[in-house]
Amino acid sequence: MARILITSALPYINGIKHLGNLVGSMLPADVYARFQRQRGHEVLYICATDEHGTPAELAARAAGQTVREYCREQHDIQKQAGEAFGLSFDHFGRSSNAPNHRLTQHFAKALENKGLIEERTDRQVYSVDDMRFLPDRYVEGTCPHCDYEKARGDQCDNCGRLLDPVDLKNPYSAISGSHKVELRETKHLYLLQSKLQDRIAAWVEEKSGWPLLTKSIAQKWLKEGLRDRSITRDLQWGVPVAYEGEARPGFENKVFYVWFDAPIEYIGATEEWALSNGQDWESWWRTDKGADDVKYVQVMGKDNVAFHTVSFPCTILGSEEPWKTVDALKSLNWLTWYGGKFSTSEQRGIFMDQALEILPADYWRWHLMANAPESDDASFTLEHFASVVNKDLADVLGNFVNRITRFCKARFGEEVPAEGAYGEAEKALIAELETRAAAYAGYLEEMEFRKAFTELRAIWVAGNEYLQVAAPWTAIKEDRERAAASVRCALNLIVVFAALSRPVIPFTADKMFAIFDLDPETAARWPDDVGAALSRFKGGEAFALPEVLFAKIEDEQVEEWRQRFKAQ
Ligand code: B3M
Ligand code: ZN
Repeated sequence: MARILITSALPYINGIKHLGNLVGSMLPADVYARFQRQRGHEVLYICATDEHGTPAELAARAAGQTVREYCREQHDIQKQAGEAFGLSFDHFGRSSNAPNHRLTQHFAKALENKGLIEERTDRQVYSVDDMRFLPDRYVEGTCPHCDYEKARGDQCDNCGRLLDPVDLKNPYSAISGSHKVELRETKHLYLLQSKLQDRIAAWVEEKSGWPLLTKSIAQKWLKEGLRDRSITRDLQWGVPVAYEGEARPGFENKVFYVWFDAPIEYIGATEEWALSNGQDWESWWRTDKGADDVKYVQVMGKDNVAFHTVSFPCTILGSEEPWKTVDALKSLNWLTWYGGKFSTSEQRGIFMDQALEILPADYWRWHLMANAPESDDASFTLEHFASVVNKDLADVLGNFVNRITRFCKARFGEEVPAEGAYGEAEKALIAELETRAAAYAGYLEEMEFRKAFTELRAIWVAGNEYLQVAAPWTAIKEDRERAAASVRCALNLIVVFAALSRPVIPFTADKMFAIFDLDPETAARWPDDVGAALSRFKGGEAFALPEVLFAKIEDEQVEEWRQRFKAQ
């Protein structure tokens, strides 16, 4: 049994996440966590809301709430949406909680002790009318690269480039809209990443198992040379720049930069989990306290990779303390909305709460994971979604379960028939499933989700083909024993399908176990030996007819949703 720590990128607090965010981090992490739990490993899956920085303050202002109120409310909303989607976090924390404050200040101090922090005086955008500095998204203006007029201080939404607020042309305050802005001097702490170049390069080099996308992003940043970066901001909301409760002189009105504290919340949230569960967080994070044997897996969208392969490692390795660092890093490309961008600020696309108003979680989970944006960006369209659900879930999996349980009830009653013995057809099926199940588990282990779910689909199809060939509805006319044996095999297959499918469609899997009144926690043990699993029911076990597992999506529904979500 291995110990596996899993974190998915922390969703920003500013509003419920869209399907693109979901498939880019939390959902694949959940599928992997569920798979590893079913394999019998000790899994700790940690996530949290990322609550600091200008996005939080701006969203709170727009909602007419204090940041504190806003964050509390939005955290609960995101937590509930995650649960409704079946995201099996062991803990869903908050970066504004005390453990993260303490740890963030601890890391800053440790880095300072190693000579890796320097105070520098910067010139930053100051708003005369707002009487404050305007960091990051508090300034808007014209992009110096593409002339887009509503570029934000930290990034241009049009050309995607990262920006420094002082580079914007025609800058104005995002708070008041005032153009009365000027550059003023202010002090900030810089993390001297340039001094860590060699150490980070050597560390990245060791990560032989990282996928191509992850590694090439890290190498690109290393090639450009690590630059010192400011880790503080002129803001109120965030982790105060203080050590042991005392503000650093001159930093009384400043906090740490959100990208400095956010990854530290992976550790902070683990501490939150430990505190509320009487557990030990250090055994997951400190290599001197037992974390040596932990496998640490991170999952995130490609825009977050640089922060996790370079910036956060600078914090961790720079401290020279024995912290656990990431082993496997899965990064995903973008899911697009009809080829364009999903957008929180413009409310474009489908958001987690809206998705569940329309259909149960498993419909989305299957479609998103089977078509995950892995090797390339992938486009979400309602038409594609409907066709995938109808084919894979309704016609293949749902139909299999429905057909065999109904046939059995009609001809043998509501219990597994005991007559007859498995023959050639069952042997061939078992051989095929053994090969496919092994391949499937291998892909999940590697977090190659599209390949994994192509294999799972093929496993469902093999079940249907078996039924087609065994045709108990014909066989029963001449050879009742033969028909009984194939019905028994197919009923056993339902349980095998449920176990194999549970990482991705957990709610449906549990309905499938419920047909036989099985406890999902034990029945979902990973079926390493498919042959043995198909002989689980010997005959005489009672079952209950299930409701229809998946309803087909009709053209009218697609049309209605197209209107509602302004698809084009
Ligand atoms: N909140 C960005 C994002 O959601 C950021 C991730 C933090 S991970 C420590 O894309
Ligand atoms: Zn631009």
